Amino acid sequence: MSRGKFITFEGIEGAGKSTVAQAVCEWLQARGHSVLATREPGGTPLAERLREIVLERGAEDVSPLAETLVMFAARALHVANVIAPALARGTWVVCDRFTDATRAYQGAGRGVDPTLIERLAEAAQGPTVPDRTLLLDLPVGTGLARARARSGAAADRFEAETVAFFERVRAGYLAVARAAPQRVRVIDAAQPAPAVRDAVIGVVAALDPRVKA
Ligand code: Z5A
Repeated sequence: MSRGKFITFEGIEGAGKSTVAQAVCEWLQARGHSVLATREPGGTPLAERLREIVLERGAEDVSPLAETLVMFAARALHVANVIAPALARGTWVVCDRFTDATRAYQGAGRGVDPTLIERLAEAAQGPTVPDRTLLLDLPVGTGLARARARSGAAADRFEAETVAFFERVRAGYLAVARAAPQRVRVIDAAQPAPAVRDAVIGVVAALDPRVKA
């Protein structure tokens, strides 16, 4: 049994990750692959509880360090209990956000030391690194307008952040893409949804041994 592929989606809020991740899962399933769709923070019962804790706007301050540690606690559970076993049994894993989100949000956005983030990444995920990451990139104003038009609900701790914060996050993501061009593909997510989907499927198809070149 060959190992499954690990695909992650990244981008600022409203970039269209959930929309296109679902399309990729359907495309892979139609080609006979076993597929697991999951997300971060979350993806296991305990990690989903950590997600609620870290996203909610409570009375107590959450420092950037505390936020980072919760993200990695959730990730350690997710990798050990869900992602690594699925890949080992040949399942493709499609994950909405992974460690690049910590690099962008906690590193670039909140100013957490990148060296600390890399040390925690090594400890929490070990060799479980995405085979391909799709960075859905678009102007901050476009992403926030989409997200706000959709949710309308009370903002969580991230949705309540400033435009300047999301500009730092976007720049952080683009820096990650420049540093890892083999793994990270930047997709123009300001395009209409069908064009984004086609661009993403093109990248995923290149990973699929069942698709002839
Ligand atoms: N976070 C972190 O700080 N550190 C970490 O390590 C991790 C996460 C892992 C939760 O993420 C928060 O956790 C996140 C970062 C932080 N907060 N923020 N921001 P999340 O993934 O659950 O939340 P999100 O990023 O806010 O998801 P989202 O707003 O749902 O975005 P999306 O999944 O990228 O977008 P979507 O739901 O697919 O689309 C949004 C709307 O736009 C929807 O109405 C679509 O129909 C529409 N859409 C989608 N594509 C298009 C196109 N191409 N054109 C027009 N309209 C479109």
